[in-house]
Formats: sequence, C-alpha cells, structure tokens
Amino acid sequence: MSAGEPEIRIVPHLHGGHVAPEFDGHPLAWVTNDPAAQTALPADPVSGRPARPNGNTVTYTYPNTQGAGHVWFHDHALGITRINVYAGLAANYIIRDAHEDGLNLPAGSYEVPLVIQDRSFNKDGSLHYSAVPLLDATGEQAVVNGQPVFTSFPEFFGNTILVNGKVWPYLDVEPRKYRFRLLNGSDSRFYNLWLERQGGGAIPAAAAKLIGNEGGLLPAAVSVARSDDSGLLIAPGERGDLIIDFSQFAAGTVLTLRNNAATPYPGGDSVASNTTGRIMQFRINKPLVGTDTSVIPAAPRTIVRPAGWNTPVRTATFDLQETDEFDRFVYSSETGTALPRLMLKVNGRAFADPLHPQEQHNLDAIEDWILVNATVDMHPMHIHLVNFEVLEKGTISVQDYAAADALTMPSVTGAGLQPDVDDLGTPVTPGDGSPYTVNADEFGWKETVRVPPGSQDGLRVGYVKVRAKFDIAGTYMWHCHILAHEEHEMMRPFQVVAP
Ligand SMILES: [Cu+2]
Repeated sequence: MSAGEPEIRIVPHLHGGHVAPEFDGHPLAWVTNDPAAQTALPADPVSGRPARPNGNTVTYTYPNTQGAGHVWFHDHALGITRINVYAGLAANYIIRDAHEDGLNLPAGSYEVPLVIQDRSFNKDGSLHYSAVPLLDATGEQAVVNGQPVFTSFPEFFGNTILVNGKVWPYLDVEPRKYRFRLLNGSDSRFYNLWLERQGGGAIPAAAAKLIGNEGGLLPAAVSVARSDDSGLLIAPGERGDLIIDFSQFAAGTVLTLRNNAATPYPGGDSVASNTTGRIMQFRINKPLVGTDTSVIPAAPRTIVRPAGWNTPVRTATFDLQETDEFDRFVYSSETGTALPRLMLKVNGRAFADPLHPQEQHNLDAIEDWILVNATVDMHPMHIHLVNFEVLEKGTISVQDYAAADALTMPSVTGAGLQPDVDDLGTPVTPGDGSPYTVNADEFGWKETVRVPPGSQDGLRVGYVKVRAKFDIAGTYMWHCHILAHEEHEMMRPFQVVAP
C-alpha cells in the first residue's frame, strides 16, 4: 500500500465507536509532522461531509451515545498502521452507562484494563519489527518515490508478551472480585487464555466469568475458568470483560494467566511454554480491604434488537482470499531466495480497487453479511460503524459453496493475481461436520468476528454470517484485524447511502 504518503503519518480510529465518517479515521485522512504537507481530502461523495478535518491539527468528535462498552483507539494510517500500533499508538476507551453503573460490578481500583500485546526487542531494548526488502519482478529492490520499499511478512509474532506495556508482569491482588478489561492489541497473535494454579489444582468454575465482549455486556455470563486448553479465545482487536473472584483461592495462591494459541491460528506453530505461553501472574497476597459486596451478574444485559431485525433486506457475501503476487517478491533470509509476495484480499480486490454495488448499503437498512474464508488462517474481521449480531458460523464443502455461487461481485484480477476461489453471491447454508459454531462468548453485540478457516485439505471453506444495521451515511472501512493482513490489502471500504 503506497500512494506517495509522507513517511510520518497518523490517523486515529475509535475502534467500536459509533462516529461520523469524517472522524472514523479513513486510512488516507492522515496528518503528518510537516505543517504544509496536507490539505483537505475531497468531501465524502456519499455523506457530503468533509472526508477529514482540514490541516495537520485536527479535532475529532466522538459522541459517546452508544451503550457502555470497552472500545479502543488506535492508528489507522494507510500502509503504516501495524508499525504505528506496534510503536504504541493504541489505548483503551471505556464508555459507561446507567445500566452498567447499577450492576454493582467491581469498580475503582478493582477494575483493571489488561492490554495484551506481543513484541520483540533488540539487544539495546529498542523495538524489533521484522522487515525485508521488497523486490520487483526482476529481483531488484523496489523503489517508490525514490525510496527503497521494505515490507514485513504478512504476519508478525513477537517473542515476548506484554500487558499494559510491561513484559510478563504480575499483579498483587486481594481475595475478592476484580473486573479485568481485556484487549488483544497485538498485530497477528491470537491468545487462548486460561488460568493455571501454581503447584497444580483445579480452577473453580465460579472463579472466572466473562460478562462482556466488544459490543458491551453479554446476555449471560460465561464461565471461562477451565484450567486446560479450552480457555477464552481472543483474536487481535477483540476484547473481553472478565471478572475473576480471587476469594475462591487460599491466601498466597499464585495464578498464571497462560496462552496456548498457535501462530498463525489455528494451524501454525505451538507457543513456547515458558515465553509466549505465559501472559502474567496474579498473586493473592494482599489483605482484603473492607468487604467485597460486588457481584457477578448471571444475566448482565437484555439484548434489545432494532425493529425489523428478523427481516433483513439484503445479504452481501464476501470472499476472504490469500493470493501469491508474481510481480512483487519478498526476500527471505531463511531460504536465501525471493518468494512471491503473499497478499490477502476480498473478492480479489485490494484497498484502492473500485467499489462494487454490493459494497453500498442503504441508510438504516438491516443487512446480513456472509464472510467466506478459503484460507487456512482464522481472520478476525472488523466492520467499522456498526455493532452486529453473529448469527451463524461453520464450514461448508467446496461443492456446496460453488453451487451457491451467483457471481454478484466479480473479482478484479491484477498482474499475476490468481484468486484461489471464485465469488459467491447467494447465502450458504450450514454444512455438517463443522468444528466451529457461535459460542456463548460471541453472543450480544460484536464488531470483530473470528471467521473460521477452511480445512487444510481444501475440501471445506469456513464462513460466518452477521447481521447489522447501517445507520450513518458515509464511507467506512472493514478489514482483517490481523494488522499485517490489513496492510497486505485485506481491507475494503463500504458506503452507507441515503436512498
Ligand atoms: Cu486476516
């Protein structure tokens, strides 16, 4: 991704925020350190609003009129999001409301954000990020605007785990309930979280309950205390609202929050037990102050759906694809050879390719999206503007998938680009034999959803079906929240248009 942008550029995106398009953080709406470098982008042709505020000092307006939830803000500038986030441009943004305030959840110093990120460090303590020369078709260093281009591989995994910026930290806690606001702010790493009691022993089912996710509180609390590998799966961009009741353990107990999610997920390398398999420790060694009267609500929130929710007006289907590009190559220091650059696209389209009618949605329309995944990686797909409900998840045979194909959104094929599946236009129905389903931690409202992978043998593709109401006119983004995937073009705009 490059369109002659300045090397230093940032644009904020409030992930999960319900905001006007000019404040959404369009990837081209960057500001830079040169006061003269940027002029206003043209107005959004859909909303008529300015595509971004003018100048290199901008004020964004976030109305905060949505319900209570754990949204977050991070950089979204074209081609450099992963680097800016890695360098630290990511933070929590907690929204509260009267309903949540009335639940008597652990609060104050007993509510703790836990931002989980993996990083690697050079010997001098500076951050290390893998990057290799991008080569053109003749094997020469690619040059854009007179500058050599370096590209990362389309995934990045650090070899240390940080929580709130500290490597493998610990937290001294009282024997009482704590509310932890989990955020996976990593580039590419999934975490499958579980608690391990030092010295062994089971974790009581009542000791850890998930009460919320991206879109706020869940309809029912979910026990996630299992002391094995069936823990809480959290993909890049996802959040978890987790209450741990440390009164369930004897004083002096040490609990380790562990991870065993493969990289890439789910079919990749195992974690290292003593490094990337560990997140942080809780040490129950502080005396209880006062009395813990806070509660874990069994039913944190009643989910209220908009009118007309059960009669969506349209279904849009999108293919998530991996393709090898043969006009660009990446030098591999492992093999000493140049490999075709792996690109990740939607229906064969890159970020800047033309908008298709399927990518235009009527204002206030309720629509279903089916995301079909032919790759062997799970992709956490994030749709800006909306909260959606996850209706279905599973896998379907390639034959059933092809039979449903009505070709409503043709692929764009660039030089050397070979989409590995063709397009799908009509809804798929759930296949049998799927190892994936919508789990209780995905109920309620979400804006990032883990799309199951296709099978390693290529005989099945994964899919997820979500339903959303698109209620502000303008141009927004949706993309994979594996940031290196997003920047290898698994990002598309969509428009919400007043009829
Ligand atoms: Cu992805």
